[in-house]
Amino acid sequence: MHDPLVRSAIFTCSFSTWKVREDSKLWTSCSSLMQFIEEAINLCTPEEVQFCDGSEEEYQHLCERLVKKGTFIPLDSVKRPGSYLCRSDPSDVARVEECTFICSRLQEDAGPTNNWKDPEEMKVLLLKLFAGCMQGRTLYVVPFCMGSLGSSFSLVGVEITDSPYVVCSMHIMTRMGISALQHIQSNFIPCLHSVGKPLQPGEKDVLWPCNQEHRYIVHFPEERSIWSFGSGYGGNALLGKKSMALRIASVLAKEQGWLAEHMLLIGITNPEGKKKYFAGAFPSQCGKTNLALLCPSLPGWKVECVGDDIAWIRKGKDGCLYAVNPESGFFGVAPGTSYASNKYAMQTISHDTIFTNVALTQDHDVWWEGLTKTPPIGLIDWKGGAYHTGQPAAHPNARFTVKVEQCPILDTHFKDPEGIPLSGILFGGRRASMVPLVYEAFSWSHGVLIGACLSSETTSAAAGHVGKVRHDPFAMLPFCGYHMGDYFAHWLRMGHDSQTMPPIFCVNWFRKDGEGNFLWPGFGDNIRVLKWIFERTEERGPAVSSPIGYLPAPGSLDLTGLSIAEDELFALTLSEWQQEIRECREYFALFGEKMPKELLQELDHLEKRIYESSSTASK
Ligand code: SAT
Ligand code: MN
Repeated sequence: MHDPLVRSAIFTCSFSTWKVREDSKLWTSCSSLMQFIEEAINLCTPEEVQFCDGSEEEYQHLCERLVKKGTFIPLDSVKRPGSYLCRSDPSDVARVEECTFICSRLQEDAGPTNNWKDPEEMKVLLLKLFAGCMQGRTLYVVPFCMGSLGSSFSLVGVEITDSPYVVCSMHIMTRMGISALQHIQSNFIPCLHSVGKPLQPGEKDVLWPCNQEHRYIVHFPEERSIWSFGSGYGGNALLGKKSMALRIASVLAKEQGWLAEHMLLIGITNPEGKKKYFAGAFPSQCGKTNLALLCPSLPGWKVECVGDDIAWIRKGKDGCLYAVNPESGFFGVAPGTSYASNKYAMQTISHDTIFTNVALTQDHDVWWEGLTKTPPIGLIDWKGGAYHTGQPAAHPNARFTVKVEQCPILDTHFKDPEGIPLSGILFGGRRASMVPLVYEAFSWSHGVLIGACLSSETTSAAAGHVGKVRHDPFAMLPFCGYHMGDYFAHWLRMGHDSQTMPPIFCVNWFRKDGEGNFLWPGFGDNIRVLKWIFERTEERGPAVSSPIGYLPAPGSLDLTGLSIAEDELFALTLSEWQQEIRECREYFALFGEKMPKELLQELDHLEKRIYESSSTASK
């Protein structure tokens, strides 16, 4: 039936031979899957093939294999049971945006914010790189489902990878294995991944194989396929996440009338027991996981987590928006996380967690900057050498990978296939000045403008310069799989025909004073802002109109117990805003004809409001 190569590979399948596998029919019944596997084997020429069933034994077996190899260091079985430390190659520590491509047939469909190359040319290049790239390695076939199993909204993918670290991570981050395979039918998104380091006969492998010279994370939106070469880290390699659930899903969402967004999802319950759900878009490393796992400093308020990174949002029959988190794990930033800042995150990662690029303590536990005030004695840094003061102990983009089920405040509706109803949408970036702590959009289209104008300081989630303010519309700059102008139009369209859209808010936890100190304590105190937002959606929260939107009326933000100058948090320097608007207009010019006129008009209205208020102020 199959090419002899496939058959021989199947028979060398590492832990149970194909003949005795109970699930063999499930695999072979999907001919497009068999074809994908066969082509990958022929192209990448692995030594072995392993069909992953997603079982606990399989996960344990892979972890043991990684421990034997030295890639995983088991952590203390009492302090951190079931957990491992993994150190990546120092050249492979974050997403690489300059190597990420959207290869639509037409360049204008990828738009000016994405790297593009003709798909045919890209395929030629990739085929050369992938030829023989898995020599001496095992090819793992990983069926996975993004979204609840069996939900009509879920998407199934199959990642073929030569990285056991990726397989273990996919185990945590997705519903993976036989359960996903059962939902494939003939429709799945093929994802081909290689670390890009073939092994010559007799060559000893390194602990974290990767290819520093050639790195490509490539998306073919029309073909709906993903090819990733050269990196084994995070979003570059766990292809269900940014590549499928955002870049490819955003293309599907535009075609089918829904939204695939870089958003956290939380439920908030007030002291009277009323619960509402909110979505929030923030660029990478701007506190999404902390907000999603917030431990409120105000008595009587409760936050529950639905997701910390990605939301798929659809309109329900009632015209309201409903959201699901397609992931089943957190891939969270470790540095800065502590019992003081995020108790629930610490509880979540107290066991059965993979830590990547954190420091190792003498007693085989983990450490990172911010975990405790001072580093413990005898620390080993993320590169495996003795820690020296002044050098980072953990890499700033060090991560924990952990199942959402371990989260003590996981929302009970987390798995609801129809999703949770949204009462509000938040946009936020990391802005040292200008943007107030919170304000509310006047309308859906004004809110879309706020999303489109979102800028943030760059962080170490992506390789490159840190701390430079850049436009990051809807926090989707690195993740939108098509033309950003079309994306703005899609957002406007979602809100056109109904009054049922939730209100949109903008938040900024990161404003600083003249001396560079944060003005807002953040973390658990963010509940104070969420309380105002919650109450606004009840039409109870008092607000005042300002040129940029509704601000909390003086005294309406609950600052009980804090000594904070409210004025500074909300100060509007109109000249700064005028400058910002000029900047945004210049940025929007990038999108040419595809820039929706409606948004440009919203920008004009904003400018006019600011101009009028500054001229009144100066009278
Ligand atoms: O893309 S990653 O998953 O590596 C992390 C992020 O940027 O959110
Ligand atoms: Mn993210």
